[in-house]
Amino acid sequence: MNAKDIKAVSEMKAELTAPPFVPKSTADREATKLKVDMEILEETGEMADGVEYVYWTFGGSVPGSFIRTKVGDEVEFTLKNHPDNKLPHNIDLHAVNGPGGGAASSFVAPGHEITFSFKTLNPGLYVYHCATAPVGMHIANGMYGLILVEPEEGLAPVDREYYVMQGDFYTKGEFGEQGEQPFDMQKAIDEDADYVVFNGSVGALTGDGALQAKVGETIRLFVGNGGPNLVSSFHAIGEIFDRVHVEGGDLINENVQTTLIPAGGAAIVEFEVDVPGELVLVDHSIFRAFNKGALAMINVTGEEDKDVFAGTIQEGIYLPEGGTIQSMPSDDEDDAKEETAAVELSKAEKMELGKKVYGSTCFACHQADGQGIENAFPPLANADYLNDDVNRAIDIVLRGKSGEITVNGKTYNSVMTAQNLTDKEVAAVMTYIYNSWDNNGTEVTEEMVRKVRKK
Ligand code: HEC
Ligand SMILES: [Cu+2]
Repeated sequence: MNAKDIKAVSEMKAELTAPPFVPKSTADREATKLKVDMEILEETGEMADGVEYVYWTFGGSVPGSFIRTKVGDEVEFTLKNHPDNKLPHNIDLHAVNGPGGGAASSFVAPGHEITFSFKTLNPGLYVYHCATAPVGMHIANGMYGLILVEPEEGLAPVDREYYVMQGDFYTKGEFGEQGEQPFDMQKAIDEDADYVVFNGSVGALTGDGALQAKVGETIRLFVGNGGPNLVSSFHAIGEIFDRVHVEGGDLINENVQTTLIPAGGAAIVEFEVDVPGELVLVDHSIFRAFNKGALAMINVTGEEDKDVFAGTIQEGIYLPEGGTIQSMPSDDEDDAKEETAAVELSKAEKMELGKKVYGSTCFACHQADGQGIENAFPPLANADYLNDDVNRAIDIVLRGKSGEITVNGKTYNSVMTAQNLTDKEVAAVMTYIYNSWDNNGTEVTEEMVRKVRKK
């Protein structure tokens, strides 16, 4: 049947969900008159540890509330602009056939509400966003989300569905710079992002926020990209996408490693998880993942399957040029000289610098609170290995580490490359780590670092 001819037989209030969750399937209901009630809130949130940002949101979250409709629904959309807000806003839904995707009909000042309606004609996963001038700025502050238009029969059932949306952010300070960070228009124009994140902030989907799954389950991710500028090379480390609804439309591609999600676009990604462990979702423009925040986790629990993945089955030493492991060329000599002349930082100064170094260098692997990632990166929080031997720990930061180690009773067998840091930075970051997360409070001096470096 032509979608225009589908009659809405009833009326209901739409369930809206904050990410990473999505409302329940529409498979078992008829097309309906669907009332969407969306509130715009401008509010301060955490972009990263110690970094505050004023987000503009649809429904109080970035991305905004997930809207789930089906083909033939008559959507009656009410947009409310909270009286505490400072700016007018509107909404452009890519699922709408009509001028501005509803933008012109939904322009609303603080303390006002407005209602418009549209019929969902095309199934697919669509982005919505604010389109009030300056449009780029409203989007850059977090005003985007996803609306799903399910086909008449609904999407095939799966075990778990999640909502993940990428966005790039532009702040006056560089990545990790502490305090409240205002939006930087020039960086946005230059497309010079400080943060590229999933679900609005660094670490939104790691640690306690990590997505959960069990071995054998089928997972569906509704993935969007709000931009405003960057295209996402969406990839899961350790998993192949069995099916991708390319660009959120009808075309289905199978066995995909990385799917491209345009700014203002989306994709539906489906896969079965085969073995336990941490799957890492990234933008495979990889510096964004490890240096700007575009990293999320799916924690898969359950039984091992050695036929699918057996882990390391043999390991030996390979030293073609007599070196140990990868190390960046560095100007240590110069740094060392400079630092001999300079005075040692106070402990408080080390804590401050150390936190910055940690946030830009170590955090990607050892995680925000030093908790690490099981089977991959050992913890630095309350870590016996660290607390047992400070010189060994300094050596690891200077020279890297490979081979098996045991930290808090769990074994790790991986590689940490040498970190290209000055003595001052190493002293600071080690002091920061030893004085955080229940470690033993050692203060590391530059002299201690120099000794280990010379050894
Ligand atoms: C690219 C990922 C990565 C980065 C970045 C990284 N590490 Fe590691 N780190 C590892 C891995 C992997 C190991 C375990 C190596 C092994 O298995 O032999 C490790 C081990 C360690 C250990 C010893 C084990 C423990 O838990 O105490 C310390 C200390 C450490 N890292 C500190 C740091 C510090 C400080 C930084 C930042 C300056 C840093 N690491 C950056 C991956 C990383
Ligand atoms: Cu807006």
